Amino acid sequence: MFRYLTAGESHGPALVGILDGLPARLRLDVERINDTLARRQGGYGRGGRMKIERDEVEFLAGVRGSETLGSPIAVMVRNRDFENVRALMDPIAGAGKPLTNPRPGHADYAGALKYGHRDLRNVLERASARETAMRVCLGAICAQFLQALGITTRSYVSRIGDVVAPELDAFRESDVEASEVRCPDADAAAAMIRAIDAAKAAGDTLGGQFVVRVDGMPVGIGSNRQPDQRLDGILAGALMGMQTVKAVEVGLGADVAAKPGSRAHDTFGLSEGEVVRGSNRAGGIEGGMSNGQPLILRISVKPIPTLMKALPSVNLHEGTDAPASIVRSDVCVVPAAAIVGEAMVRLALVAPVLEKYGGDSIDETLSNLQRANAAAADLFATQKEGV
Ligand code: EPS
Repeated sequence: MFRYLTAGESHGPALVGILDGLPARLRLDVERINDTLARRQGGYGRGGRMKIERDEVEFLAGVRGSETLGSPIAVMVRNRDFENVRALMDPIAGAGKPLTNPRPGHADYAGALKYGHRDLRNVLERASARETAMRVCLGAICAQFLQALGITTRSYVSRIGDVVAPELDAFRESDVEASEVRCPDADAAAAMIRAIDAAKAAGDTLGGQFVVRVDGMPVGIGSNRQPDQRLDGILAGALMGMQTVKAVEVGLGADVAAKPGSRAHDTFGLSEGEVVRGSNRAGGIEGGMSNGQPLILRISVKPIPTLMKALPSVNLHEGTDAPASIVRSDVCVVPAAAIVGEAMVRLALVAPVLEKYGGDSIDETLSNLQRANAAAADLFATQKEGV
């Protein structure tokens, strides 16, 4: 029904993407897509590449006069760095000295053996997190669809290395945007920056954690019908599909294992005739379905595998011990990963949202949503009257 694909090497001519299945007649704001691309490029701890790139969406298909046509949407983001490395990366004539020493933690080794590449560059070019620029581009298009339905997604960085920000039930978008590490708590943000500086000085890298929060979720997205329809599984799968992600938690997450039932669940109550919840420990998902509370997802990412103080490795061509290959890289990508995480959540939400509300045009989708909301309100009213 809805699907997407990306293609592109980190230093190839461009990244391209296809979104198939978005409803027709959705008006797109191109500036907002480019703003989101720029947000991914920022973040304290990025390396030199981001001074070269200025990511911008170019539409190739599926959009006319700023409105979706209902046909597949094809987009492109050019890699400016391609011009600097054309001899190495040209799709027809590209060649160069092979990379031979795999980086521990990177796709280099498993990919070389899997695909039979003697040059590790043939693996790392696709494994590189550069590809996330296209995910963010496609996710930013989906954001405009979801926003038309009242669903908004935000994120903040909750941890870098040892530095943990206080738990935040609410946070202001402007505080996140004002922070170079996308952490709205000023003291934690300052400590995070110091930690990144220390890692850089030591030739090391840092991972961390970010939180993605979705507001405006209607009840009943996802399903308890089959394992692959559960919303938590769909979201975790999408987020685990990001480079560097090692764990995804929903609501209390791993901490729930230590809690008794009395402190693990979200009580029901009534307020002015409406059903209300005592907390949101479930992170907005019960039985694999959204329950109307905000979705709260906590994502842990590993430190990136390219260390300037290279880890022990081997030269696969010579059969000798040798330090891992060093290529230009970042020290910490957690702030950028948070933007990618928002994109993955948006991309993952579209299919189950369309499954519930369907519609070939945005108007049809919106009227289906309104009908479903009215039916849910009626059901509750009927029950209150004891009919
Ligand atoms: C990356 C290495 C660096 C990062 C890159 C991901 O690229 P380069 O080797 O060209 O300096 O900058 O991230 C991006 C290009 C990006 O757009 O986020 C890696 O090895 O994964």
